[in-house]
Amino acid sequence: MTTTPTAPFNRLLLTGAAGGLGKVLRETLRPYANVIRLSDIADIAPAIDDREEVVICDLSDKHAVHQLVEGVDAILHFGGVSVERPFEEILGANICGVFHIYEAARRHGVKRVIFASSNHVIGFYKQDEVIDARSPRRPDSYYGLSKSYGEDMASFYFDRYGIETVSIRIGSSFPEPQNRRMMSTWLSFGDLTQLIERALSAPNVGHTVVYGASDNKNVWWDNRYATSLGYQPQDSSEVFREKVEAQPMPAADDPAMVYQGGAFVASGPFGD
Ligand code: NAI
Ligand code: 15L
Repeated sequence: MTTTPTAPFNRLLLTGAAGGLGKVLRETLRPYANVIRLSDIADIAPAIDDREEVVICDLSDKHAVHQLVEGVDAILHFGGVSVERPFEEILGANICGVFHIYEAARRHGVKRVIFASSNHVIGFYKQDEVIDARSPRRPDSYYGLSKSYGEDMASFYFDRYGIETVSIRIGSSFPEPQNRRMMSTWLSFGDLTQLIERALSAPNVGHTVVYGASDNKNVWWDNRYATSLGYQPQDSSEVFREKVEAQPMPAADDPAMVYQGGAFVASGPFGD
């Protein structure tokens, strides 16, 4: 097997590996482990070499998740429903899913999890408010509620079993900010990778909650707890300002212009 002798981890598990961020992290996290186990419910491109393992797994299947976690040193939990959906869809993938991940971590002795939380945990704050990661949560959706539950799950498994987690409340991680709101919430892929590296390697994190944002100009989040991990973002949404501001200006009372969570605050109800 071709190994990376200096890799800090032998085997990392990445859930959500077929998703937008999973495909990016599959490449950028290679230096940090001898082997990355890539998992998703959807099809994943085959392993490119013996430093990748591909496992199809539904996070709502407890037994399958227990098998998935065997033999890994740390977990990057990025799998699940990533937008607002009816509660029943969120329940299996995100709520049962995060429980299955932590319970499997406990049984297999995994000591560190990186949880892909979301800004939608605090989405009902307004864009003129500045908050930090310890401000009371204000979920804006069933999706945001599921991430809030995931953060509580992380807190419980640290207090009860000593499993450490960094919950990253990712803002908007795409190649470029797509609208005015994302000028504040944008997280470049490079900065996401650096933040994950810090979250994996910083000592004694307990359960630390941080925001996943680049070094943007107009920010709503005091990200001091990420700074404490050693995170130093290298990118800024500012370079996209002209392109973004060429878009039509939404109405002043459009949720996308008012709330930190943008349009998520107005999604639903479902099934009426
Ligand atoms: P994505 O939707 O592209 O990827 C999520 C992946 O999870 C998909 O490949 C999907 O097949 C998989 N998945 C869904 N249900 C599953 C199940 N029951 N079992 C196993 N896998 C399942 O989302 P993206 O953008 O890659 O985000 C990754 C993670 O980061 C998600 O947890 C999302 O909530 C979180 N996040 C992403 C943000 C972003 O800006 N991209 C912002 C905030 C949070
Ligand atoms: C999220 O949590 C979503 O997963 C992502 O698709 C974006 O909508 C992002 O938040 C955002 O708020 O821009």
